[in-house]
Amino acid sequence: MSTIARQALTEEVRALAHAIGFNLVRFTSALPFAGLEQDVCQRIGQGLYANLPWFTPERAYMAGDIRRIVPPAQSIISLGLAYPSGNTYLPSTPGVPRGRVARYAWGRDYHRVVRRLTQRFIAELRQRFGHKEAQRGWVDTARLVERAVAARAGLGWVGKNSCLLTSEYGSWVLLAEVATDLDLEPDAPVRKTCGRCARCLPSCPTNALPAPGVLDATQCISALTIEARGAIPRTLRPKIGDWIFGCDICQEVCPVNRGKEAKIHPDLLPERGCGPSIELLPLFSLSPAAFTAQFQGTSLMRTRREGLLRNACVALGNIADPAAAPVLCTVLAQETSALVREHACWALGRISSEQLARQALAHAARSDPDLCVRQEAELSLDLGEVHS
Ligand code: B12
Repeated sequence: MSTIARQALTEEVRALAHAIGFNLVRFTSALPFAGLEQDVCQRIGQGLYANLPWFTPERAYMAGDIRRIVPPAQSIISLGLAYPSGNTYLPSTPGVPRGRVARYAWGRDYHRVVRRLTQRFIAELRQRFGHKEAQRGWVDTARLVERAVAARAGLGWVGKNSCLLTSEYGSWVLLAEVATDLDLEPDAPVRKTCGRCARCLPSCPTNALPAPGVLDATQCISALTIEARGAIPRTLRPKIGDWIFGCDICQEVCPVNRGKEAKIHPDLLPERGCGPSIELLPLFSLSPAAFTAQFQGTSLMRTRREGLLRNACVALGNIADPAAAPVLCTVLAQETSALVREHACWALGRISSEQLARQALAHAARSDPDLCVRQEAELSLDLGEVHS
């Protein structure tokens, strides 16, 4: 193909992706990502992903070369979809404690939103250019390191918080990729860096960013509130603040992220999902069916009811509004999930020294059927965590 024809094809594909709704579209070759597999394996070896059992060296091996997934791939189309960046969180008020949701999860579940767009894009590519077997698309769940793809394609650069930062939308961008056997003109990587700015590193309450570009997932509030299935380590709970699903602190402090305006896909807007702030106390009276009805179609389904209530307990313990104490006492008496009761003990211990709270904790310490709950109740009583 002549250079001019290749450029024309590339621009046609770019225009198509924009027309479908992607905010950013760049291209890179399907050549291997030299050094990436080793880099990811080294991080796994250092225990930085020890809490994510699915994050394996085999995954890193696949990520190192996209042709291990799509052998005929010639090019990778790197796609970005902007999500809301505003600071529209409602603060907790006395009697109405609220938890924060990370911005990418305010609207409908982005996996579905982006997958739908990607599928439409691929359908168009197939219609125009054929090549049925060699157009594959992914968002999030594939064994790719999407930020590495986006960085090589020039969509943005990797910041010290490890996020992919774009000039247009900062890091408030979701990533997706399409591998294709079309021979497209690669874009050049962006030359920008964070320079001397390192605000994100000390901003992380759990020190999950030990060095520039290095994330310790075992400490990251996002992993603790979304991916962790069991108990949240006691030492980390006070640092989680009122985040109940994900965390944006290392992005909020980033100067590149300030004042970014974008045309947001309607399904990612807060009105379409759970929004930025969730009232915590009503969550505890939701039956499993009511929980599903409220959060179906949003990313929050990932934690399931049990995970979200666990996170809500941690947030309540940190907000420390005494109005939560009666609800937590009821949780200790009635909630079927031992994980939720365990975290309710912790929260109650931090909130209230009232007779009622101490009685509920003492009762749980004596007679809860679950050992972890009994131990947590004892700790909450014995370690002087009850404010006196
Ligand atoms: C596992 C995972 C997590 C884990 C671990 C995150 C991490 N930093 O590794 C947890 C649960 C903590 C997490 C949290 C979040 N995640 Co996440 N996550 C992923 C996932 C599934 C894999 C990431 C991965 O492979 N990590 C391994 C490390 C080594 O790679 P990395 O940090 O992503 O990128 C590094 C490499 O690319 C390297 N690099 C870049 N180029 C090159 C080139 C060479 C040669 C080498 C050697 C290295 C190298 O530098 C980067 C910085 O460390 C991706 C989707 C995907 N399939 O890629 C989404 C993804 C990274 N997550 C995303 C989002 C939105 C988030 C959160 C913002 C959600 C939130 N608000 O709570 C936070 C951000 C936390 C943070 N600061 O990273 C987006 C990021 C978009 C963006 N603009 O950066 C992604 C791409 C999902 C998507 N499709 O949009 N996530």
